[in-house]
Amino acid sequence: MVDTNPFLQASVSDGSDPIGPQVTRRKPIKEQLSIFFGLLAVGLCVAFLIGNNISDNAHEHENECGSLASLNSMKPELLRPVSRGPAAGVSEKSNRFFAKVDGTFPAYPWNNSMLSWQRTAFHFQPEKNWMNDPNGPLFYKGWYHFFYQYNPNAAVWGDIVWGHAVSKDLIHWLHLPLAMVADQWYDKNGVWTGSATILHDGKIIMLYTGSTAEAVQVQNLAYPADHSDPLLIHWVKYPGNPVLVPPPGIDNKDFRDPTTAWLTSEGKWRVTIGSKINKTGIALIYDTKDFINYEMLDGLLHAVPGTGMWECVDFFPVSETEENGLDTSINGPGVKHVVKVSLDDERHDYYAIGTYLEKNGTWIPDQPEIDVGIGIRYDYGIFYAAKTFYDQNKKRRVLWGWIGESDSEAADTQKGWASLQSIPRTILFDQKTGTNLLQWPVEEIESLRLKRNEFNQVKVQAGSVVPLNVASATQLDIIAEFEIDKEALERATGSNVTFSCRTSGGAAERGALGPFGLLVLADERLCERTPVYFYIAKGSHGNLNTFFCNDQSRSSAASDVDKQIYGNFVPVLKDETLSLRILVDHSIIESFAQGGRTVITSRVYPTRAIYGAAKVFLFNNATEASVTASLKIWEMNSAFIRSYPRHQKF
Ligand code: DQQ
Repeated sequence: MVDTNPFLQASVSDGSDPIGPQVTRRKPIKEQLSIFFGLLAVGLCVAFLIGNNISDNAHEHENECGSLASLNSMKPELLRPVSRGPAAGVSEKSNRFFAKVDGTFPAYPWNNSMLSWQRTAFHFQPEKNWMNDPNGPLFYKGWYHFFYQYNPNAAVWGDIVWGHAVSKDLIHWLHLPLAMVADQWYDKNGVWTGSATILHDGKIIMLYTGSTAEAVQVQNLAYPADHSDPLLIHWVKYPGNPVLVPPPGIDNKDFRDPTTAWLTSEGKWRVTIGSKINKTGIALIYDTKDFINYEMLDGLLHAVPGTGMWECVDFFPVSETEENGLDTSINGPGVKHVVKVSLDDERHDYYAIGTYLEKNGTWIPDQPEIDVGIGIRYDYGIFYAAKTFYDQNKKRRVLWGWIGESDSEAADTQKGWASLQSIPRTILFDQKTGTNLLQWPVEEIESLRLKRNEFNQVKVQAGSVVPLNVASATQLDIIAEFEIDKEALERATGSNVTFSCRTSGGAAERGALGPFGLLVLADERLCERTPVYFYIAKGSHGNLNTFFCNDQSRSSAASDVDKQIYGNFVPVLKDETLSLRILVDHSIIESFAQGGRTVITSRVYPTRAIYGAAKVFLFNNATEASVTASLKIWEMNSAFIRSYPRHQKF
């Protein structure tokens, strides 16, 4: 067991906070003492390393890790990437921040072994090239179907068609031939995002956005060529397409992504489509009986000024009393409705819970101050264009989200693929708080659990790191609970200072009551590490605010990857222990706090904490409180995600 403070160790080497801005000041006695103990800790750490037959010497180690600190001075947000998306009618969808614009971001010399390691083992991804939004997910005749925005020609956005895969359990997938390609005038410029609706007779219809040869966004209808085929291989586009064109007052490039339709009490189908008027994001609403002819309602489902273009709107009911999901058409007592929008301007997915007024097709948020687009996000990391579907097989609502890359486009091209999908998550209304949803990985993911490592009541002193003996740490399912020292909690003095994961100094910023949590994808010497942690801030009235964060600032020695600190507030009710779940799958870390009230997804690209060198640690960088942690860590198997057998005739 190591009892040292790697964050302090970095401070010693250059006299600055390892992650925050450099500040010159006279060190108080307390700090000098901590430097002394820090140096002692460095000594102990070195002794530990030697004891573990690490061949590099400590000097090299300090230099290498010390040089990481200098990377913090780079400011990716200052670069203005040239976007290719707007010309096509959508904003840029790829991370071009790290293109070699002015030499500030020299490309890291990625080698094949590092890049191959980044490919995931149990997250859905195509065999090669670019993927973005989830499209038309559904369950049909024993198979889960997943369609997705796909570029068959390159690892960057463009030439968009619909990829297609099927699964029996949402985990193991078979890739099928492309479902729809850009072969008509009304989708020549791309077969864009759409949704499935299952009709009364069990037949399926698909509504999707086509970008025409002139880049006008129109809505099109498609359906399976053969409903007796459980794999739904062949799709037919309705010959009378498009079924909807941009209405008066709506720009040709601001009319996209039809939702799953739901039934009105009159027996009509209703759909909503995202748009904007000036800077106000809006959801247009239409009724139809046959999906060919539509009537636009006078009002809007909803609108929020200042939020810009709404992409991939989702609208669905949640139960206030039951633990299961609801079909999209369910309404009535004990039902609330969720509106989700993907904000094109900032590329985050926001939702709000409220009341749907069927008569005029409008929705009002429960709390206008956290209206859709200005309040709660599905995920405080990298997660976009999400879509739910009702799984009638297991009576649950399942959420899919597109997880982009946060490395350079050049690295994506080199590795030959870009983007993942999140592990599908069940979505429920949080009956305890009444104000948020709960997201949780579908239960089927547990079938991949292999060896279980259990750690009970591990005391993690303030300012210490504890290695966890897990043989293989690149594919993990971690469940952890933390109890914080009650005396320290009471003793800590409150302050008015507001905390924010994003603008804080990350896991290096020490408070009385945090940060504490896990370091995942960390190498033995902690040169690379991604802390997933809680931070408790005490207000001047003694009130506690708990934050859940992911700190990517030391996740990689490479200079051309995103190193933001992600996170947000997480509601913790009286007498609840702090709990988290983390899925680690090579270059993705999905983390869920308090049963899925706050969720963060990170993409990280370590250069040395890979393969057998990846480790996991507990850490507590608080100044006052010790924490006691209990964990179960499963090493995870890989899913089978492969092509449908070639001899199969389609
Ligand atoms: N992606 C699609 C659009 C959608 C956007 C194009 C969201 O339909 O608005 O690939 O990422």
